Amino acid sequence: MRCPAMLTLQAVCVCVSVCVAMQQYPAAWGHYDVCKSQIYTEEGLTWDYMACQPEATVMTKYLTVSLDPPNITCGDPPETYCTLENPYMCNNECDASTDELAHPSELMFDFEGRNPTTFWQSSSWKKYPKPLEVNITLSWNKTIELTDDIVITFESGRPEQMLLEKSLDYGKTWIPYQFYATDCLDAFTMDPKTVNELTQRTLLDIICTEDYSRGYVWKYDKTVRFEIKDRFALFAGLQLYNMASLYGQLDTTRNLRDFFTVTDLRIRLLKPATGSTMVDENNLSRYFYAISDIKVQGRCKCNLHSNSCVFDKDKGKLGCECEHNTTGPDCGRCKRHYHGRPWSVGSYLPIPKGTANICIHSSHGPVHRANASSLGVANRNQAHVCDNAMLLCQNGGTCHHHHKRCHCATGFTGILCERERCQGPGPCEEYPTSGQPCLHHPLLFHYLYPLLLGPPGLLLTLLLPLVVIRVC
Ligand SMILES: [Ca+2]
Repeated sequence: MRCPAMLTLQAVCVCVSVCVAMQQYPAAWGHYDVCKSQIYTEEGLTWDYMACQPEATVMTKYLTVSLDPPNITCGDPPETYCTLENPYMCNNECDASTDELAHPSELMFDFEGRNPTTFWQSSSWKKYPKPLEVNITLSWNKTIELTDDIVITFESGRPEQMLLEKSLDYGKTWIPYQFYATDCLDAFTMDPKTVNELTQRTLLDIICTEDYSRGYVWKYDKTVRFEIKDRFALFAGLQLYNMASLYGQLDTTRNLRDFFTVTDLRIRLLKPATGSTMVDENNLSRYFYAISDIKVQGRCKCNLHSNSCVFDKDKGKLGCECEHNTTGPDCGRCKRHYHGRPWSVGSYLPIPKGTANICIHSSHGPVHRANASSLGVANRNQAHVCDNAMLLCQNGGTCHHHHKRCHCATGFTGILCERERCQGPGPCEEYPTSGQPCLHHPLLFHYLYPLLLGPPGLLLTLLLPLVVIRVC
């Protein structure tokens, strides 16, 4: 069991924030909310760097919305609408000049939970048979990573045809995320599928689903979803207990990471609910779109170099507060004078604290190291493999021999002590990507070390092996 060990860890912790963060999650999740902490080594106080990311949050607070065509919102001129189910029930008035009767786009993102709901509404399908098409574009002006399902709630029937698209380049180019239709074959010449039919191998497939489009029969089911969590579950299990496995995949599969990353989303409403196969041409005010709520949960993409993302009101955009000597809106490059090795994204591995891959000062290494690996492991023959100030030796290793060698803590190996040493019988993985990875001994050692220096150190030195045994 891990809990007793965690409590022991907390009792002797020198960095309270790290411990609190660690208690929030099972160790298998990793705790990427701390970028660095101060630790004692034989050479004194220094920094231990960790991979880190901002907390997931409600991202609809930070977007701008645009509609195409721009004048598609109802109420100018005022209009009266009938319900889809009953063409004689026509008491839904829309008037853009009256607050109580207006349905502007911001009502898709206001606080919900009140009755009646507030919603955006389009003009009706007055120009039938010309298609009633509306694009709703959500822009963050920042790269974000989706962490939960996108949920769109329709107050009228759900559209019979709809497409969700995403952009990774601030709206210059678009690619489909998911197609929605009452009849996928007819609307998009695609076979209908559900997210449950996806496998790890086909996770990135773009599908057309009929699950969210049947308006008339399912009139009380108002939501259309893009299922992020079901896709996560293909790696992390149904309850997402094994996030280590997902993080491992995100680390090694660029396409997978990009799949959940967007700068913009575009909801393309292509055909409103009609409730039947025939459109009632004598009463076109039954057909329109109305959306009361859009949920988008995610986090700023900071390349695992920041645990904080702030909204700059003046610029009207989100930006990462970069650590690890990185800079840029996504911490996507090294700071000036910190080009000692090429910039690299942080790594989720090894769980739970990852690898920071910090940018190092230009004077601490060659400007270009073409043969540095993704872990930032320098070639053994090059000078300055490690550096005391920057603490490049990982997992508790220390730098010796004029910066040319890391002395690794027990259980670790590699030029920078980046790998767990294989122990015991049976096959052994370099990095666990599933199952229950071991909490690393040196992490404990870091926190215990300061106390080992004092008189209680003798007692703790005796207790340390017990703690380590209980964790692993
Ligand atoms: Ca609303």
